[in-house]
Amino acid sequence: MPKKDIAEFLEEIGGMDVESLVNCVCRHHLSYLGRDYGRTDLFSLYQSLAYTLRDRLVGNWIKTQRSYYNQRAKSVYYLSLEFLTGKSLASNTISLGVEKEVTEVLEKFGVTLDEAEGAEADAGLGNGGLGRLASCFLDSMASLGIPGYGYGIRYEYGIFKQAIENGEQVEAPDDWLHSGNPWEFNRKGFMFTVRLYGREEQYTHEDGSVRHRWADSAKVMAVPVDMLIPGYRNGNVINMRLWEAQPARRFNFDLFNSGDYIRSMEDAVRSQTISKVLYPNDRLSEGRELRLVQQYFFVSATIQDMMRRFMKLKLDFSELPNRAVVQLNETHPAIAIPELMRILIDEHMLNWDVAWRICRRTFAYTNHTVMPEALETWPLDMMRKVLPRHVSIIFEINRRFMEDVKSRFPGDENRLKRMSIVEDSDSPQVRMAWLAVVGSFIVNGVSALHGELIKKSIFQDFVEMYPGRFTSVTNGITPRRWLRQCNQPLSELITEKIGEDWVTDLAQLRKLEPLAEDPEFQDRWYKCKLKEKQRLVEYARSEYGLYLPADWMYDVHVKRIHEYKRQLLNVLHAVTLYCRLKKDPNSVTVPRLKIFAGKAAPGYFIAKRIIRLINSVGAVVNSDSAVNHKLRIAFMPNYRVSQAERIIPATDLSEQISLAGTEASGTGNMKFALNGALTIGTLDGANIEIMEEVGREHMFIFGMDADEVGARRHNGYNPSEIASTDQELAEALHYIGDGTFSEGDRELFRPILDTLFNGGDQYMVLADYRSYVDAQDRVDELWMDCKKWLRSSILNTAGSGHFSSDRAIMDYARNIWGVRPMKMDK
Ligand code: 26W
Repeated sequence: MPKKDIAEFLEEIGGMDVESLVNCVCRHHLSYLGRDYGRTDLFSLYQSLAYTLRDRLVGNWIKTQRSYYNQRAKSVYYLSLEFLTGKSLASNTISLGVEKEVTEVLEKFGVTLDEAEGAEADAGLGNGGLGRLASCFLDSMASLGIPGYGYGIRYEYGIFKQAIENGEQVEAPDDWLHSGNPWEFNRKGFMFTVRLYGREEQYTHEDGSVRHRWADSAKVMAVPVDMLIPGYRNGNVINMRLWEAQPARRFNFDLFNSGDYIRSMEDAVRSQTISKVLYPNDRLSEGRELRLVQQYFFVSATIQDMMRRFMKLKLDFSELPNRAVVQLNETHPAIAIPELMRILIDEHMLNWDVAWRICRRTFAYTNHTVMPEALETWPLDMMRKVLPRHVSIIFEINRRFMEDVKSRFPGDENRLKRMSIVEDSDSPQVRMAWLAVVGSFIVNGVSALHGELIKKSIFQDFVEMYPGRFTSVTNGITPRRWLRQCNQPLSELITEKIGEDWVTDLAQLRKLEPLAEDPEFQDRWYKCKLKEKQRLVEYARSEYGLYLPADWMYDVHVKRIHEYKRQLLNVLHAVTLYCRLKKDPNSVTVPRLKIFAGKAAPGYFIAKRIIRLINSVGAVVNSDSAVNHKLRIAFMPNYRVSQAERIIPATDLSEQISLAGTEASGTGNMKFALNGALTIGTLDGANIEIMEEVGREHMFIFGMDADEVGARRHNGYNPSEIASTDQELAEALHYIGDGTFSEGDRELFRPILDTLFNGGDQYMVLADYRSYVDAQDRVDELWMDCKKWLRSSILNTAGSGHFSSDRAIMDYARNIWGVRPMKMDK
């Protein structure tokens, strides 16, 4: 070992000044890329700049890890099957505090930071809200100094790429690793073996006790690949460890020796498929074996990694919950509960009661949806085949749990049936949410409303059993990416007025309140918005060949396409405006650009047809000169984190129009408000809390609330009746059905109309139509009063402090994890 300290090595790597950075970029060109830096292209420049910055993260990363160990800090294990990181170049540049320097370095090569980041692929290892939340949380943990790790899967293919052909979604693979990922460290030396299949076996231990073990299992290797996540200018760097599946080294050695080389290679390929691709469903539980294998694969490797660190401390097992807390992001990693039981009982020979107490104090579970179709269940037979030992542990957990329920509620057979972890039916299922509730010390919802709703609906029985176990933590978003980085003009204006502390203490945005009515400030606010619109115009033109008007109202609806999110309601408004304009070109006062973006799950027929409808209405509206002076529609293909960063700062009106009681929280809603958009929305998810912070008069709230939705359902809801009593609605529906937007084809959109009239309009689009259109009319009215609009816009930003993921993480740290921000060792 050299006697040198890390600091000395880092000094050799170089400093943060422009000259050192340039030298480092050139050196990476030579020694990593094997290229002449005098003749570089955009991609290799991006790569060597990324390596240059990674060099400057790794020292702090090692220091952070050492501090965790030296201080014996209790650490958070954030387990998530999804992380939607997006791009890292700009974000890491800002966190390192070298924006000016990097801009200058790039200037020397004739490139802007925006252009350099254009060469980076989005890390799209998630579907939507749940995955992006996980990434915002890692940013906040790093920025606050909360000791912790993110754990997930390094999918070779992330969320599919969406193209629009003939108005329809077409999926293509997302080959994001095609040219390599300069941010990651592959740590082959620290891999673990993961077992699958086989059978459970009983044996007599040397102490005479009857024990169980897992026999004849297949093996696959889990290789850790680390992405460094820096905190904002605080010298902390935390780790996101993503597991990659590789064939076990001696995989099928027998076949290999017997000369069946090709078959042994086939098995190797099969093990690599485990980390091949992200499942693109954001709701429907598919029940596919490969998905269960993915879940167990990453959970097993993660728990082994956690136990490796814990064993180094040489403490009693009962100390585990004081050193580690595992946060389960949804039930996707819930198999961790029986896995820890298995390790403690089968491998460390603890008895059941002791092991269970440890488990129960280690896990916490976050629920992200009330919708029953998203509740994960696994066919018992399948689970028994893949994880035979875990199934028998789950049965024992359930047997004991059922005893408890029986003694609490004697004679209540129905309750036992409802609460059983193993659903007893012709094709028995394992209910993962029940397992997660029983095996955790706390369960949280993701907004105040959602936290209450889950107590009254899916978890009601469990609340009666364990009243203290349920709580909520309202989601948040990182102000670094979602304002500081994505909206330069607004960030600079805010910093000029209130200083730069808002970046790590978002509540300070309240200081903008007194400026809301200042005409000079309003004018500058307006100019910032305009700049961001111009930037979006340029982006839409160069990326998608879309020509957007720069000075119109931008009315934006971007998120996954789903019936409950009611993009259809927005389309009905568009068609209503179309009808009004056709009758009288002066009937609409405000020129409005409706922007849509979002992916539909590839197997979700109606969602895909809704995309087709948006594009079809757009095609007619945009080319009709009787209409297109006041209304245009743009569908931006392939919605993703980096696209959101362009759209959100340019938005005037944020559409958050889910049926009340269906959107657990929403986080897009927070990003828009933070960037000064006004929300048109229902009383759903975190919209309610945004309203409490920002003030109802600065939003456009409409429609039924969750209670009214329940009552309406209860009393019998009749969509046809509504359609027949509202003339504008009837007209809009008529045009969708009569071929106006489908070149005379009356069949194309019939399935959509069928969901309303024959499917019972599950998401009550028609019930909220009138109040939505009226709210949109109020939007136009306020828009005409520029000063009032700007005042509300400023107050939206000023009121968004509560929605920082720093606040959310501090809530988790204090109320759930029992951890504190850590001072780093020198
Ligand atoms: C089993 C398939 C599956 C996959 C993903 C089921 C359910 C999911 C997620 C729970 C869907 C999701 O992303 N939920 C969203 O989570 C966000 C973060 O908490 C919330 O803001 C959104 O309201 C919620 O829909």
